[in-house]
Amino acid sequence: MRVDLRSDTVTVPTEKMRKAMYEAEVGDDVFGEDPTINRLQEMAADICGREAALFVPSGTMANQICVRVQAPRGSEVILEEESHIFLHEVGGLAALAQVQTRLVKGVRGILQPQDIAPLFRPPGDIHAPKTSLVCIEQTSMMAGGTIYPLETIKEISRLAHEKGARVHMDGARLFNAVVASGIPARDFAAPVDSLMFCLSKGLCCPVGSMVVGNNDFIEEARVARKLYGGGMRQAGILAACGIVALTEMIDRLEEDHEKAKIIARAIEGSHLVKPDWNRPETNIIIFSLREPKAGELVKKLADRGVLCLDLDDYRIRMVTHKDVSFEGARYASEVLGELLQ
Ligand code: TLP
Repeated sequence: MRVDLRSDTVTVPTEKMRKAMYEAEVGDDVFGEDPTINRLQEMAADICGREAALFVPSGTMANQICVRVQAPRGSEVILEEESHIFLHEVGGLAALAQVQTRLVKGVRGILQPQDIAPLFRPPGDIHAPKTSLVCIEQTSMMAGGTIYPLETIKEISRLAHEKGARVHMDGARLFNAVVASGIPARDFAAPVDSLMFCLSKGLCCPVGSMVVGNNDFIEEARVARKLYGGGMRQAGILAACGIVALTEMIDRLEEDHEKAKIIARAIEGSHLVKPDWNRPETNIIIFSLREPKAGELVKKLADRGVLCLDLDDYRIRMVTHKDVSFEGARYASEVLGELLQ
């Protein structure tokens, strides 16, 4: 048996997606003439209760566009210290947007309003950069897919707006949070200035993310997308998958969360694991070993057909998704349980 838990990015498109790709009506999207992309953008805006949306090739590009448009060069951006935007986007904040970062440790990956409140730079200080943006991550990947409570998002946005800053939500796995919490995407999207979500993770599309916000912001984002080389042509072929994803792949994420809980049972109570790991709320499991042997454990699991990632010497990450069956999840749980004895 082979169970690939390295990421939900490994999911392959469904039959329906492939059929939709084949049949997609297309046009040149740089001219705004791809009807399938236009439809997907309308759907994304609508589901998030916002004015407009933009189809972009990747989550990384989506985040970098949102930072670029909202954080002027030389300004300061507040982020969680293990956020994807800071940790895994190849230094794009420095290289592309040319902003500086103010890193904060969250609680279970979640920024706490009282921790960031003192960090907004006071206006009028000639020594200080302007605090332009706060970035939050829904769900918080490196904390194990934890969910930002809606009240926390509202409070962070209230604070930021009061200080003249904006808020961007990296919602790569927004719909995992939606399904697990029962809170509609539009509620999570309402308090923030920009957000993005990925089609290419649990929603199983081969490519694509959506940037969402108000009309003026999306107009600027379209220019930044072109600057970053993300202006695509007959990409309705890809957007067609996104339409299938938003229509019928959201509710099934619940299954992925159940599979994560099955696998997590194997970790509970193991003397080899540090006890303070975050129990899975969505589709990501991250736990730390007491000894720096994560690489060794990943290899032993791979020898038994269970693929996952070591994040460092101690931490292991497993991600469930459509292409892991319940049988596969039970098998992974069994093997992991044996190796953690
Ligand atoms: N995450 C990938 C890797 O890059 C680590 C993964 O396997 O989890 N925001 C968040 C929270 C993400 O987890 C990711 C991808 C992105 C943004 C970027 O999306 P892509 O891979 O489409 O550039």
